[in-house]
Amino acid sequence: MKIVNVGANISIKRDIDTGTETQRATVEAIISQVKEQGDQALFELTKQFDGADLKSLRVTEAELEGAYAHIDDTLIEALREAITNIRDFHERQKRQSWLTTKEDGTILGQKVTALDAVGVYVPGGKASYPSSIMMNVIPAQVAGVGRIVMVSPAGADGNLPASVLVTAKELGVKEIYKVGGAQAVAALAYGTESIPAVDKITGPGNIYVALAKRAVFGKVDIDMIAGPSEIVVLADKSADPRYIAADLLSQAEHDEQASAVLVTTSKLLAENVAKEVQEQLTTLPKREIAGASIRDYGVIYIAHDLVEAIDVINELAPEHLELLTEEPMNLVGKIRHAGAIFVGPYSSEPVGDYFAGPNHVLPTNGTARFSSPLNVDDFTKKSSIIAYSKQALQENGYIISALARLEGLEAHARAIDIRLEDK
Ligand code: HSO
Ligand code: ZN
Repeated sequence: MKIVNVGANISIKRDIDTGTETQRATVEAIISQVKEQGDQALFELTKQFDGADLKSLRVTEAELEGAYAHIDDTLIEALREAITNIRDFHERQKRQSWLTTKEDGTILGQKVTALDAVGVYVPGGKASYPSSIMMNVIPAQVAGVGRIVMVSPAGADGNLPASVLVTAKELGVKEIYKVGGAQAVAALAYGTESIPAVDKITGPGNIYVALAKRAVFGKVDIDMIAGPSEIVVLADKSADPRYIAADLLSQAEHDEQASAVLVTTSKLLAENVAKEVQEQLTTLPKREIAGASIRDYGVIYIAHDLVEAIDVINELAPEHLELLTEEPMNLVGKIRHAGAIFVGPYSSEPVGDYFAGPNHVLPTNGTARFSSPLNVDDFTKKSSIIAYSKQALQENGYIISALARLEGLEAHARAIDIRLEDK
């Protein structure tokens, strides 16, 4: 790993991937085809892109139950425990509707309503992570979303992976369709004969899925468009270089473009971590990917002191931040921008990826400056409530019509005046 002093001109920010012109044109064409031909387009595109010749898109109850034969009981137990923790955490995010009454009898309030229908995209192949299914579905369930749909591309044999089916079943998701790519996003946004449209689409996917999500935004809501994963570790000389190296590699193995950064006040630690990373890499099954990520997006910054180190962290606004210092809790208040903050030597990032409870869908590429982890609010919306009393209108009506006339909106003013005349 490169070791540089803070201030070195190294950027780990990636340009947002807006795809090539051909990719964008392909996505546009697929969306039009699905809008025009509905299910027929889904069957054709599934044959073309996934090699699966399907008769029906919907996963049956028998398929869901059959998947259990392929998954170890201990794994099912593990899924259940993770689901419990994630559900408990998200329960705490639930927001109440509220009303407030003023002395003049006016009632004002905010009504929180869950979205009616949400679609969760689950990527195909190796990236169909059960953990990501839980992280998308659970906040929607806790919010009270009425209809939660999952879509995922089938393999050439026409099946979804057993791990995906079992996770869905454990979560209680019943409406699952074997369709992926831009065509799945188009179906969720516009609806087809067999897939009624939803109001919001969440979940990760490849560039075609990301482009399709951008294209349908406005017709439906979408979650963030996630970039490659990032981890930043802030450590002083008290930290164990083996732990740091292992944690850096845990995110580097996600993607050649993932970034793994150490910010430290100790030059000795920096050198030891660099050595450890190389050593641990040699035995990793995904050493090609992790190695490329470390080579291209791995950096160790040396800071004079913790104050300078924290400035770097806030500048990077990382998706994941680990604090491995002598008094890590004392630093939490100083961190302004980070998707998730992992405190102390036993809060290795995978603890949060899988099990602790907080969501692992986090803002990437510096967007932690202005956005939050996926959460229950993302699956609700609010309506304002205004119940004015006669007294309140009599007392304040003249102000309202004055403001309306200031804007040259006479009809607005008269809507108030007509009531003021009715003493
Ligand atoms: N670290 C990834 C999530 C993940 N890790 C899924 C393992 N599986 C982004 O937060
Ligand atoms: Zn991860």
